[in-house]
Amino acid sequence: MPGPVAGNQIPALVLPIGTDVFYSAGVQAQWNQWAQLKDSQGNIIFTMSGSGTDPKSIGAGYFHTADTNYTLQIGINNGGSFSQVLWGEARLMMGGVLMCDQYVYAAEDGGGTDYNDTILILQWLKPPPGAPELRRKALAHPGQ
Ligand SMILES: [Ca+2]
Repeated sequence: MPGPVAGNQIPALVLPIGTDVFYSAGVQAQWNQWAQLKDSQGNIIFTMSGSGTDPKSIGAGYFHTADTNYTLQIGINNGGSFSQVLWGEARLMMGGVLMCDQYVYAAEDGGGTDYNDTILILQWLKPPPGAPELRRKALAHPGQ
């Protein structure tokens, strides 16, 4: 399980191009949690924020990848400061074929050490025929 790293130093996510990626995030935190994903051109794909000491969803949706490198930031107060972030990957295989892939991020905003302030998940299914092969660079970050 790589990390923790600061929420503005999460290694670039490498996603297969031409794929629908589903995302969702939840919080259990008093301070206002914030997460933002951008593509390599700096276009904002999504921004989510919210707080709640009871578990609370702060958003879900999907986007179609037109890029391969994405930058995720997780923090509090609209990016005023950044959380510590753990992440990992779940890969579902069948007959040697990647059928489903998922990145999960758990963030600690500094109010404790439990890493339960924000949980964010990105997941996608087997890329369509002809899509470039999924690259593994995202989780091959030195220091993991
Ligand atoms: Ca905490």
